[in-house]
Amino acid sequence: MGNGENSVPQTISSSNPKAAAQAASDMRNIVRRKLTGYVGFANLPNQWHRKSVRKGFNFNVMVVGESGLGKSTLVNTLFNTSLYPPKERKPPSLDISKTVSIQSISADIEENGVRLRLTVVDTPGFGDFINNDESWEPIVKNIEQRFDAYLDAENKVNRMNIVDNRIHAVVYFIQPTGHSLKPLDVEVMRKLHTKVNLIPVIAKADTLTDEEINVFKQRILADINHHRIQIFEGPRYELDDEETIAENNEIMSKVPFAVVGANTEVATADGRKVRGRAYPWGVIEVDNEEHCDFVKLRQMLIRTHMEELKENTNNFLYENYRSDKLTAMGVQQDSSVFKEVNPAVKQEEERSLHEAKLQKMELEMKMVFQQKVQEKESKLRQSEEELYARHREMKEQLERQRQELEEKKTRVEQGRPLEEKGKRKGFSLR
Ligand SMILES: Nc1nc2c(ncn2[C@@H]2O[C@H](COP(=O)(O)OP(=O)(O)OP(=O)(O)O)[C@@H](O)[C@H]2O)c(=O)[nH]1
Ligand SMILES: [Mg+2]
Repeated sequence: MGNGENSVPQTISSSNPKAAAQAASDMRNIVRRKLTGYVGFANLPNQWHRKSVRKGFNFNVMVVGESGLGKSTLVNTLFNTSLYPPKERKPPSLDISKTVSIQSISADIEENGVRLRLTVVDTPGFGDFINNDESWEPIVKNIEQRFDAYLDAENKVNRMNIVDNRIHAVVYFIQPTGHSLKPLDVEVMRKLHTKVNLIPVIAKADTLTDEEINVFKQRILADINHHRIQIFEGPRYELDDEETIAENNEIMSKVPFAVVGANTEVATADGRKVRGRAYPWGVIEVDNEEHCDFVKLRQMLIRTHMEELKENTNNFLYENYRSDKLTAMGVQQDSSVFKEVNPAVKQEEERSLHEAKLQKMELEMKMVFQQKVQEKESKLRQSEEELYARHREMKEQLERQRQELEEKKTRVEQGRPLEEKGKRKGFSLR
């Protein structure tokens, strides 16, 4: 692309986000990026106002971690500050204040006519109290309450309009110490890993060098392994095409993502305006994959692994929660209950049941019909026989009458009296 010196806003269109991102960082004066086949939060302002969007689906992410690690900043970076209503928009230089309660921010993304409601739940950081024993309690409670609400909705008669407010992924912020996981992190992650898909990230990655980040990543993974913490691992089946598999592997290889959040635009040495953090030695660009893993994290959440995260939440995490809860309530579990959870399987079951019922009904109707036909046939046969008999009888009667008449005729011709009754042989009136 050789139009770098052009100063009017430019648009990049590409189905390859990596190439596009690369091109974007190469070009000057980029105001707007338009990437086809790619949902990015950068596109949100246009989509935000689109009114006639079909009823879509939800995707809910939660950010968790110690206080001051940049959770709120990253949420803002994800959503792009221009998304906030103007009156709520903060002056660019003002830092976000400490989060004190669980709050969520949502945005509607639309692609190919399908609407996605993305919600990010921001939580107050913990770790700055003297007693941290139960500082994560409200977070776990919040996650469980969302499961409970879903369970309630599932048990209602009308299951069509269930809104899925369950947390599909937790982005867990780890302090960029460069050493290892803190006991508090291990404790909190172990509280969470059975309930949510954990995605660990290294916070404020701009404070570490590339080398430090690589070493720290390995240490974190080793710690996670050692403490048997289950983090989200990505698809286990490999039915996708090679390109997709390679892309997914590339993204998963960056875990724990080294992220940098920034709400302000800074000028780079070569005169570009980018979202990033300025240092005396240079600028760390948030949207540059060479500088940090923010783009990879965003891609994973809203593009490459969203379905997997949702499925894992529904089929394993929520399912475990549900069966534990029911067992605790003394409800006997049977395998069919689990089967019922999958709507496709349930539908298939209902369909085959319905079909069997229909078949039985059809058979019954056939039998009744045959019986009726038989009855009718025998009746018809009977009345036919009756008719024949009657016909024969009448014919015989007619024949008799004819014979009688014949006889009378011969008598008349022979001059004999018609009535034979009064005739007395041997007497004569003369
Ligand atoms: N160097 C650096 N500073 C950051 C980064 N992200 C946020 N900060 C700064 O860190 C401070 C705390 O950021 P917040 O976003 O409020 O942190 P938080 O995790 O939401 O904190 P709590 O709400 O208290 O849990 C702010 O001064 C931010 O400007 C980052 O990626 N790098
Ligand atoms: Mg905060």
